[in-house]
Amino acid sequence: MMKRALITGITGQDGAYLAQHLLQQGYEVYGGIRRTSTRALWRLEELGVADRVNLVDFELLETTNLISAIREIRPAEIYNLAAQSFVGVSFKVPTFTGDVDGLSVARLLEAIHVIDPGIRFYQASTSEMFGKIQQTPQTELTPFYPRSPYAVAKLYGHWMTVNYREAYGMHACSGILFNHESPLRGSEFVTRKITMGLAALAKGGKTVLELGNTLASRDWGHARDYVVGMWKMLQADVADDFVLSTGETHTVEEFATLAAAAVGFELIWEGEGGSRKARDRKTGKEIIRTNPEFFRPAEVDLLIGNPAKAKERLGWVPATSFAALCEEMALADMSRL
Ligand code: NDP
Ligand code: GDR
Repeated sequence: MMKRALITGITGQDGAYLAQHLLQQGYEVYGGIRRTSTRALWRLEELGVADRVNLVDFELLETTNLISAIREIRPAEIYNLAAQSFVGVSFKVPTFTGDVDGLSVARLLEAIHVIDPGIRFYQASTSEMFGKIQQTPQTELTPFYPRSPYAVAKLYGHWMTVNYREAYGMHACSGILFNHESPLRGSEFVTRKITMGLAALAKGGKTVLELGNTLASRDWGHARDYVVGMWKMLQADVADDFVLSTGETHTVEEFATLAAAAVGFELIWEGEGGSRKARDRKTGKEIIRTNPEFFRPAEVDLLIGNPAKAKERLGWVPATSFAALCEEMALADMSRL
């Protein structure tokens, strides 16, 4: 019999890549989708899997809905990817983010516990939980110091996952994933905002790209590689928590410089921390400037993860280099225009 998986957040970046990966592995894939006035299936369509997944009504805030979905589908594995995932906006909707990203994890775990504690569970935890970093590089043992309502909510979900594993012996894993990007990344996140803005400028657009803290540094991988790590966690004999990262860190400016090179600009950066500017060396044209509107009330300045445990126990290694990621995203946005 085909193995069944339920992915919450299937319409998001990771949901689409994970659906593709599970289909390749021979799974029957169910995707939780919430009711909206516009159906956002473009990612599943770009990957050519939209008509191979079964979409089910799924609202994380509604306990009865979670229970009936799990009862009906009876999946062997549940991947909880659904979330209000934008850190910047979590400062504006802190309690809503706490409900969706934190309490909902407890709702789901308790539903699984009641219906069938044998269902394997993956929780999408995040490097944002390290926040104001206490150790470099960060591992599964590094103390947490969240710096946003998003990170605080995710930390609750992380500990709930650990607690259900320890209290009831459930196969519940928390994947502490560092930033992972792709051409399917939401347009509000900095990498995709940059590649969309650069593509528009390269095609003759006039709007200078405005960013926040361009000196922030992240450990950036490719979403396509990271969903394989999620799946591997649920195939392991013993449930555990794993960091998935590349082990390299790069600034927003480095990302922008490489993405710009892929569309024909050579960026020269100038100015102090709070007001940086980038021009194209050949034409002198202003390409990027900072705007205080995009700075956060509390910032995570630097993240770099150590993926050694995932490599050793799961045989997981990221395949895509930072340079290849920047280029793929920039060229994808050029060809979309
Ligand atoms: P996206 O923002 O692209 O996708 C989020 C998904 O959650 C969408 O499908 C969205 O549906 C769904 N969703 C949001 N709220 C609800 C709700 N109340 N009920 C049901 N579904 C809901 O996120 P990513 O794919 O980038 O990330 C996947 C997960 O991994 C998230 O939990 C994120 O916090 C976490 N994460 C992401 C990292 C990254 O770098 N990408 C790194 C570490 C963790 P809709 O389409 O309707 O909006
Ligand atoms: P992040 O991703 O907060 O790390 O969360 P984002 O791309 O939003 O920010 C990364 C860094 O870039 C700086 N930055 C800007 N960010 C945005 N969005 N827009 C800008 O204009 C801008 N300018 C500079 C930010 O300040 C930050 O330092 C992502 C999400 O996917 C989370 O769900 C996930 O948990 C973490 O990655 C790991």
